[in-house]
Amino acid sequence: MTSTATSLLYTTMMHRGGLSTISYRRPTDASWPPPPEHESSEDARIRVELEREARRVNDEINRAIDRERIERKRKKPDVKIMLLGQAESGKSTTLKNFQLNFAPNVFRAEAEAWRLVIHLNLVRSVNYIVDLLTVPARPQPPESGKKSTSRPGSANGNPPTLSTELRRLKLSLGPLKNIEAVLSRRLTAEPYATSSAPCILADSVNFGTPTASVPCYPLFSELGVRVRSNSDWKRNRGQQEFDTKRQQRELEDAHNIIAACGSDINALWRNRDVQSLLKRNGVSSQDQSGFFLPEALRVTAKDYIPSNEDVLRARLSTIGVEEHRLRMEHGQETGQEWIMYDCGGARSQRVAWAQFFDDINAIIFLAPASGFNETLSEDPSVNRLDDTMQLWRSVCSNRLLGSVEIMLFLNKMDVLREKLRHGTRFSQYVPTFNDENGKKNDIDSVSRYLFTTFLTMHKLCAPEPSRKVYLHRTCVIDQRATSKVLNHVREVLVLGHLSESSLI
Ligand SMILES: Nc1nc2c(ncn2[C@@H]2O[C@H](COP(=O)(O)OP(=O)(O)OP(=O)(O)O)[C@@H](O)[C@H]2O)c(=O)[nH]1
Ligand SMILES: [Mg+2]
Repeated sequence: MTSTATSLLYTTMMHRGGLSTISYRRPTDASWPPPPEHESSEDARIRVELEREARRVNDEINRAIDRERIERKRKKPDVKIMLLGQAESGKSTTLKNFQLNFAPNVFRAEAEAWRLVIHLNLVRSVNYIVDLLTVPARPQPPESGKKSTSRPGSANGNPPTLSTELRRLKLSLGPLKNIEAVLSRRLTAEPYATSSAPCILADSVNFGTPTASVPCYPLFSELGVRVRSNSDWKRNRGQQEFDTKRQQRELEDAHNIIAACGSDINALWRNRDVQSLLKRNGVSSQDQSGFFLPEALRVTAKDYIPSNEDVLRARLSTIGVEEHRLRMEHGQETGQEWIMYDCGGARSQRVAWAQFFDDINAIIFLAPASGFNETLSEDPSVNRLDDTMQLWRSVCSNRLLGSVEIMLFLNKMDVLREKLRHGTRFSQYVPTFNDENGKKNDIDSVSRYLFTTFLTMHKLCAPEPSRKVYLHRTCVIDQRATSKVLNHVREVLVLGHLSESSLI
């Protein structure tokens, strides 16, 4: 292309969002631009040649722009979903379900990597119990009308007196302290601080208006593995050739020691004194994250490969915002890429969320229904349900999120069911819920109440109150039930996406 032709054609050139948009004056027909008066036949020949060249360049540019647009469209992820909710609400577990459902091959390929996390979950539980057997308890705050007691072991603040068997187990499981550090370092590649003996003083908590002081269900959050979770650690597992020989040996030794400790871990968990000690600390297996003690023999076996359910139950808290690309492996959307943002939900992590808000199609908000009588690990003065409601309010009222699809997962329904079944009164913590003297202290009434509360808040503070909110009761460690929910999510998002791109 000649420089004359170039200057003739281009008037402006701008770049918008990385895509070049070029405007120019078209030499469309013989009348424009009009040929100069008294043009010699030689000048006319040059002009026509220049115009022909300009048209050729113009067509070439148009074709390049079209190619780029098609390419960008092909590469562009079809759906971007953000998972929001407080820490331990089930965001990462929901992400695992997405992988399991829509990219099962990738999920299975990563299952082995989760063995390390599961072993770390298990070892931390063991070390927690060993600590309970060792450290004198801090006194528990007095409940209303009750005498103050000590936890965990003895009422006098001294270490509990141990049976011979427990002394033996404590000794034989001692090396697991070091194993915890090895596994944790292996996952995070960060300096590691060992867990200290937990003693959470759960004061009475309220949701909404303050009520009379009630005993709070104690948290056992120290069992959670507080390590950085990012896609790298999974890749690392499959790339052990990059480890030094020493690191590989260290990890092999750790697995051998865990395998050798299997039957003692099982004996510790089944020990009657330990069971009552845990009970006194409000620890029950069904509501604890990453709790693998009851399966100690199975998960410590040398040839253990985590099942899907194990992976869903493994606990690894998220730090920051992780981007996961999910390539659909089956169905109509095969080959399409979905982007999922999995966020750390602890209070200190939430500032990072907003920068992703203007570029997403949907939010899945995880609200753990079981949190009504629990407090935040990061701030034991805050009730978990109260915190979830505040968070929901700020998500609903955010203008940047005004046009995104919102799905609300009322999660941990299994834990809620168990709590209610064991007689915990929801109304004791949520005074605005009328349980008609305990007659309505059931899962249907409570979840209906919660849905109504969430929807009312959305109506009150959403920029577009008529926006539809999709509601689901979930237990995201239940793979089959969650699969149905996710298929519904997929339908909504794919149809929503199609209508947005005006294909339907
Ligand atoms: N019983 C039960 N456990 C669940 C459920 N959903 C999640 N969990 C468990 O709760 C723990 C925490 O879940 P995560 O998905 O890691 O929570 P998160 O929201 O990603 O937490 P952060 O990363 O800290 O923000 C995991 O061990 C899960 O297996 C549920 O519906 N029922
Ligand atoms: Mg997470």
